[in-house]
Amino acid sequence: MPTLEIIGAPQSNFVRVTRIACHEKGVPYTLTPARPHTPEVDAIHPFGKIPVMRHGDVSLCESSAICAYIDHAFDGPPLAPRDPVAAARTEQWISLHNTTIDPVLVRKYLLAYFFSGLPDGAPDRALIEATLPAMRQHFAVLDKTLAAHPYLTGDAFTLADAFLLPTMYYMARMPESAEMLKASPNVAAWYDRVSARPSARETEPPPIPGRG
Ligand SMILES: N[C@@H](CCC(=O)N[C@@H](CS)C(=O)NCC(=O)O)C(=O)O
Repeated sequence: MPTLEIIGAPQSNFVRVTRIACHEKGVPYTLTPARPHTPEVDAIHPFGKIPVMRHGDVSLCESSAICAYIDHAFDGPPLAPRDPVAAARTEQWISLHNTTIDPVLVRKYLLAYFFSGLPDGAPDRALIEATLPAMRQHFAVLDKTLAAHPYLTGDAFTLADAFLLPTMYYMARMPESAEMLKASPNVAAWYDRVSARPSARETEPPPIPGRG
């Protein structure tokens, strides 16, 4: 069987999710670093986003589809529960992360620090400040959810946690979000728990280029 290839920049939270899935499942893979909108990415993703994946004749884009493939095409521990309700709860949290949490915490807040588009590359303070109220709401929702059980959907680590982990990695490193994390004891305990997993340690991203 050919080796699974993940294509994308290791700093990307969505690329990291697919690598975490491989580590958790015990699937060997190679990582081919590539930025969005480069030929190797455009060949698979119709909108040029990372990650994309190749495995023999199979090529896929979109992190949740790639993770589902990794979970179902290989032997190893399930990354999402097979019980229909628990499986749907996992999907629900992946969707909440991808459609609501990531757009605020990563696309707005984090990128306002690193890719502000301002002439001197300075953080976009106006956008950062404007994003803080929504971020506080997100931390409150997560803290309430994680007060009830140690992982997002219950007592076990699932793909839902794998999606949130790389996002929270960056939140732990930026000033306002680190304060919010510290003030959210259940999220902080969850973050310590998931960060200690070998899959998290083995996929820790390098610094964002030029932002050391
Ligand atoms: N829905 C996609 C989102 C992937 C995504 O937004 N990747 C970012 C890097 S973290 C990207 O490629 N951005 C370039 C762009 O949006 O044009 C997935 O889950 O894979």
